[in-house]
Amino acid sequence: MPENKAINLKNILNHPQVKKVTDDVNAEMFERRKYSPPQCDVFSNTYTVLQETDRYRFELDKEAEKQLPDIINNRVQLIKGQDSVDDAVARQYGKTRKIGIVFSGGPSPGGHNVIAGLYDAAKKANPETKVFGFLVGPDGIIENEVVELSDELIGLYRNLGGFTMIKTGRTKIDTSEKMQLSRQTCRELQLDALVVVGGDDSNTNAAFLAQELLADGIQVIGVPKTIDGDIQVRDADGNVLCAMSFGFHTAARAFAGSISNLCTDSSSDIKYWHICKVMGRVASHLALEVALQTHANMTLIGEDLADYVDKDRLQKAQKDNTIDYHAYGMTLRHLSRIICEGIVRRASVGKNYGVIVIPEGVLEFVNEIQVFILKLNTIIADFNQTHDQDFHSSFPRLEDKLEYLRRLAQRSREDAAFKLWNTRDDDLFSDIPAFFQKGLLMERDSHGNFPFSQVETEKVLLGLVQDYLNILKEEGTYKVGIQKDYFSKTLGNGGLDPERYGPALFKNYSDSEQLLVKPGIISIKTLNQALQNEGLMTAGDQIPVAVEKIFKQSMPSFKTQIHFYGYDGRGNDPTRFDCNYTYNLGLTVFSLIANGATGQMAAIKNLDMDFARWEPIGIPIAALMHLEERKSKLALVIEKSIVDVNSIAFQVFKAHREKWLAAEPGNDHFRRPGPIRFTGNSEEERPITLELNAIGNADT
Ligand code: FBP
Repeated sequence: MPENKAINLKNILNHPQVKKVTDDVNAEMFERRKYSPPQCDVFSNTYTVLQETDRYRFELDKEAEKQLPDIINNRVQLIKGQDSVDDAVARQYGKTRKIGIVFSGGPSPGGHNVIAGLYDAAKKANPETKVFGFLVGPDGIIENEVVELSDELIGLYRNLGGFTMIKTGRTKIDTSEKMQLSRQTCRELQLDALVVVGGDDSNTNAAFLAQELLADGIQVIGVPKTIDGDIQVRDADGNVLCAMSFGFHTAARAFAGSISNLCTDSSSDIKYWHICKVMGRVASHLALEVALQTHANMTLIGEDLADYVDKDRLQKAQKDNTIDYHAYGMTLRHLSRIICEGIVRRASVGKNYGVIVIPEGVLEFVNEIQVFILKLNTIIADFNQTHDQDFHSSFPRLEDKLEYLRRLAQRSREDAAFKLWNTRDDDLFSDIPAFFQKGLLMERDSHGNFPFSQVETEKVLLGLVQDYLNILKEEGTYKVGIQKDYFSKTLGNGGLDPERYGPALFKNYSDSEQLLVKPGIISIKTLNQALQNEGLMTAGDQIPVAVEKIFKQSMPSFKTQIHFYGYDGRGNDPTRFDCNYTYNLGLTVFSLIANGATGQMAAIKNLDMDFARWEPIGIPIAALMHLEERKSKLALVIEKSIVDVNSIAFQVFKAHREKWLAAEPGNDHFRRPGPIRFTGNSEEERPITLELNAIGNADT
């Protein structure tokens, strides 16, 4: 623009091109809103009916039988399509209803389509039916904060990510007071049914609500949501009923897209190790999927670490005729050694860079940390139960909390019956860096869960890794390999004979193309000495420039870039898989409601197969419950599904671990899944984990 020419901002802001590019709605959003997900075959009929089946068996928990007597004997319900039904059934199916829906827990891509599917099916059955969205999670039920959903409102969010339409929250309806308030809201709104879209804890809540609201004739249906992928349902015989919660595919694809870009950057600039923490509060499903999608150099899988047995220690103990209690399970130190081994091996072939994927919940599987988490959970819960002011308000600063722990250790010395926190615990805890102590003492969420997303897991591990790499550098075993051709060329350019200097500098000059500087040469001083010892220079001479250059290149520095992938992927617009999955979940929810079901979780069976074979079903929630320690008390919950180290997906990953580490000359084996595309095939079909595990599913 020529100087001094004043712009007419008003005109510019009204320019169609400016309006187009500054509008909140762009072409991508328009495309998404317009997309109409395909519907499972049964939904093409005028009606759907439920067919109960005894084909699937569950081992019922005694406590669940006691606490959930009216829904404990629910069975799996298959949804079938029908074009004509008895008048009574037709009337019941198409009656005017009021249905409430709530999001509970962290956002998960596809949630809006659950609402859209439910809304479309409900309006199709009876346009007078109303669907209400409870605002900001379960608090909306407790406080009766609700919005009636309309075509316009839903139209804004079809196929879009987030839970923006009605927001979400982590409140649990876990006291009789909250339960009564919820009941009151449902009665005031004259609801026929309540739909809870949430994770394991929220579906647990849905079962208790179903039991409570049965007397009022209000049905409650759960929907399996969480990017963590830890709601996977099998029956007692291993038949897969729900292979994956919704949102997992999108989050994993989003993480994988970004991490794959880091693989590309890292192998271009060859100077950084990218440390990528990925969400998943406990289970490592997301990390495993990311590994399969990207082939990152190293991926830690928590469940694999817990499974670890130190065979050398066991052998030694056997020889000494003793028991080594530390041979089972991974320690933090050992884990850091494994990471170092990978780094050192890659460096030795000239690759002092790479990408490491660390699951957010990895520490849950490291013995020593798990013990601290459990003990501190109990200490905090016990304190809160006996004091008017909670633990965190009573001890706001870290020093105050540590002082309280010290007092507990003192108590254990005076009172042999008090074992919760002893002097050894206190000593070990004092050795942990302050930021990590703070993390471990952090406030638990309303379900008593530990907030892993806020702990700098990667920092804890990296501290240990860095310390050990320094030792290895000092020992001369952490070196960057130098290519023989490059060495010869560099020395030749400097007018030196590589054949004279090579044997003096390298430990493997005569038998390798990847040269490693001798372990004893770790500084200019030791290099100087080594050259003098070989008669290549005398005291007081300058080290030849070309030799010094090679030496410097062989000395590694461990430079890291740290990334956290979680909230970004959680807010991503859903993949086509998640769009279709969630829309059909919404349709399934309506079928369950219209046919009188309660205490059931909507699910789609055969998710791992082609869309034509997807089967909408209802799964009994109470049958999935078992007793687990929560807030230091036993509570009935749905069991989280963690990575099965015997699964095909994990075994395939394990079989490729060495290849993907690529600690050998030549290229890395990175895979490029690319960004999420709304159209096109391959990556958007379904998660790789599902695809692989399907090969071994019993019920296919
Ligand atoms: P949900 O289980 O509720 O779906 O949430 C899962 C998650 O995304 C975890 O991966 C993560 O640890 C957590 O939410 C983070 O949420 P917050 O910041 O509320 O702790």
